[in-house]
Amino acid sequence: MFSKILIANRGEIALRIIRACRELGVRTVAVYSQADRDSLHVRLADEAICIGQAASSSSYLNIPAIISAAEITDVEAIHPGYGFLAENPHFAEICQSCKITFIGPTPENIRLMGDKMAARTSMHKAGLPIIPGSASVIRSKEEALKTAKSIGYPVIIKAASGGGGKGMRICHNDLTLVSSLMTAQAEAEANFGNPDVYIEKYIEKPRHIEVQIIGDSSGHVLQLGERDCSIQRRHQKLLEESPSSVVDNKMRKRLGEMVLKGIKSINYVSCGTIEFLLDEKTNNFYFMEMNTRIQVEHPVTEMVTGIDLIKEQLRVASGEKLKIHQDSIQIRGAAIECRINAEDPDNNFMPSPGKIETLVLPGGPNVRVDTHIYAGYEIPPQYDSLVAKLIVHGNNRQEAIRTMYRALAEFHIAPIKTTIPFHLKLMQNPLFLKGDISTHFVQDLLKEEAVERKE
Ligand code: MV4
Repeated sequence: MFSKILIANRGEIALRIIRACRELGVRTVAVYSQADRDSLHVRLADEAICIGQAASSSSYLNIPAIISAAEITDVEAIHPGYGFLAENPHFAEICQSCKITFIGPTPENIRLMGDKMAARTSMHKAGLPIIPGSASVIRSKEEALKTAKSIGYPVIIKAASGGGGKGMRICHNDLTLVSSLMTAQAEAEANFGNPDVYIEKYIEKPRHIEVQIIGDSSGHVLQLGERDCSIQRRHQKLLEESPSSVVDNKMRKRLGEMVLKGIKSINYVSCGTIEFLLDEKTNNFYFMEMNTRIQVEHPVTEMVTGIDLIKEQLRVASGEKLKIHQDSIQIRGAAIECRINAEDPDNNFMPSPGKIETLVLPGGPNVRVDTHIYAGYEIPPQYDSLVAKLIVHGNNRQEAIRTMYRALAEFHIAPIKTTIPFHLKLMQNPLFLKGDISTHFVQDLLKEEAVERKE
């Protein structure tokens, strides 16, 4: 195991990594921006170094400053957390060349999965089902029309370097396809510096199901079941749960076998997530993307499997073999995570930064709170609005929902606005209670509420 690592991140995930390190006897170096002087990760780490001004581009994305901090403090490894530099193949390469272990997959794996078209092709070769669509990048309107003709409308145009929903266009006929192709290419070039796009059959109201995996450098791989992340708004997840109410044991086994084949085929090391779309009309699963990082929602999987994913990630990065066997992994009960964001759900989820005057955290059995906030803390406006993750466990989904409702009701953050009231409503929503959800659930719900307000 490492004796000392640097954490190139902030907020709750920096704390999460520090906690895992403490339990493993690994010393930690925090880096922070000028806006994060009073942050808990700075106080909880063994050492802390200021790496730049408030803007992410000057601090948490500032590769020279982070590498300098790592050299000065003589760390053996860097944990990137999620966001910022976590999926930057160039950063992983620089770490390598400086003889610092990047706690994550290889630059090659990050680069492969960052190219959504290449990811689609490689996972298809490994035997995973992919959404019907173009076999390669679309270069002309003739190619686009031919693809649409063979798969049928509606279709969706996606950027090869995209992801997270940016630069997608849904088309219902030849006319809109031709006009959308040009704008999609221009948008892809402007946003990602790569004009390449590809086409897929558009799946209406799918469910977003993702499978957690981890691999070590000896080729051992594990799958830790799925998470249902269909409750999201504008591609920002708001709630995640495991297991999914639409995945049975047989389907879980099939999904698991598929993802293991997929990640073995690319010699994947570290934690990762394979995202699928589930078409509930046909009950077909399709590979969508792979995320080559630890994700925000990893605690949901930790709660149902009892496995500490950050500790395992540190172990495999230091060259240790996984000691867990696939047969011993069981999905126990149900877990739910609600993302508590400093946003006003009654005002279009507008960011609500500012000083926290009152803070009362929930507790009691089966409740976990991952957060970096405290009474008196000022939420800086420069970063994402996640202020806490409330995670609960129950013997089944219904019990988990009851516990979540109880914990949300105990949770008080003032005077800033948060997503707590939204989640309280969600815990009482008949469709959510039935598990009758899709990626359009939140949008539909907010539309209904807006209509009710007008009446
Ligand atoms: C799709 C789709 C329907 N059909 N692809 C959105 C994020 C990006 N990674 C892929 N996304 C989608 N791709 C086909 N062929 C619907 C979505 C989608 C979505 C996916 C997962 C979670 C939320 C979503 C919300 C809207 C659209």
